[in-house]
Amino acid sequence: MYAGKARAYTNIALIKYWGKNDEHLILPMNSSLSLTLDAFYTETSVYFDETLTEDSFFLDGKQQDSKQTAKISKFLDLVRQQQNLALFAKVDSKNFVPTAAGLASSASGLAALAGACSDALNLQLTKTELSRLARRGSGSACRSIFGGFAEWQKGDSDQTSFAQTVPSDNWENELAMLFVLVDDGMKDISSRDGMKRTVDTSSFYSGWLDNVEADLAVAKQAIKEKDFNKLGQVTEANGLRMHGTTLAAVPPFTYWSPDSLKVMQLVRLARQKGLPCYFTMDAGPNVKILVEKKNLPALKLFLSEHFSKEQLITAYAGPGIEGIPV
Ligand code: 2P0
Repeated sequence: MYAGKARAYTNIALIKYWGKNDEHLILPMNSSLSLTLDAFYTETSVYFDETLTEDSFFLDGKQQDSKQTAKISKFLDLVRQQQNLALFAKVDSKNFVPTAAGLASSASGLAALAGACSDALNLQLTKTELSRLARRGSGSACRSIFGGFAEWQKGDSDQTSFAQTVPSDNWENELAMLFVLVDDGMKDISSRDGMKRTVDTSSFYSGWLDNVEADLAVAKQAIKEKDFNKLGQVTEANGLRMHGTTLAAVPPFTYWSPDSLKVMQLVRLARQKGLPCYFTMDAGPNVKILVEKKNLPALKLFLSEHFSKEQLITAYAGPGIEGIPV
């Protein structure tokens, strides 16, 4: 038997990954940049064992159905094929999230699975190789190999598409991300389906591509200069442009709920009151607000007039993937 275990933290993109150039290899249409967070993470163990007759996947102690297990098996197939291995596996994953508010992340999940497989089979991968492997499970997972700011360089092949650390002189430790949970029970369109529909059908998609590399350059410059407003402005603009593409898809869709708009409005109001903070959103209605640590208490106080304590979850910059004993 080969057993391995890893812990990986989720990341939130400031410059978004939105669209695939190659769906099989998961090569993105554009490069992206994220902040790895400490508050949400996944711990995954994998056991390749000759006594098993099929793969199984347990999440938070519960065996998952064949659809969920198929996704995991697809990733295991890749590892088995690369390593010339013919053993089935049991995968045991635990998501650590502060609430059950649908914040489970494929980034932390697939990064942890890649790390666990690498540990189990003693692959001795470099961080770059591990990032490439994680990318095959889920695009955003390649960024969760690294702590702090990470840039996923889109590349043009399996070899050249991976994430790396963005030098920041530890500036991320002065920042925070406040999650505003407004989950309204709307039916989800997964990011995988949403980005595909957008690439295939949205007349706004070319506008997204026209701007994103420039946004990335501004974000990297802002990190270099430790310029919070510059980073916040480009984060907010880039996120809005990503969400704009969905409105012109066929059929159109949006991840926004009325409460998402309410949070956006409050963030703008907070800025008018002299409190620098900027929002971003992913493939769901919850809003994430980038703020300097020193301004976090004021922001929470301001938002607490509109949202409960349970709806406001704070995250700070987190570390890269960690090996842990099985
Ligand atoms: C991001 N998202 O950059 C963007 C912004 C969601 C919106 O990466 O199909 O789960 O597995 O590669 O990585 C979420 O997409 O998609 C995502 P797949 P993934 O964070």
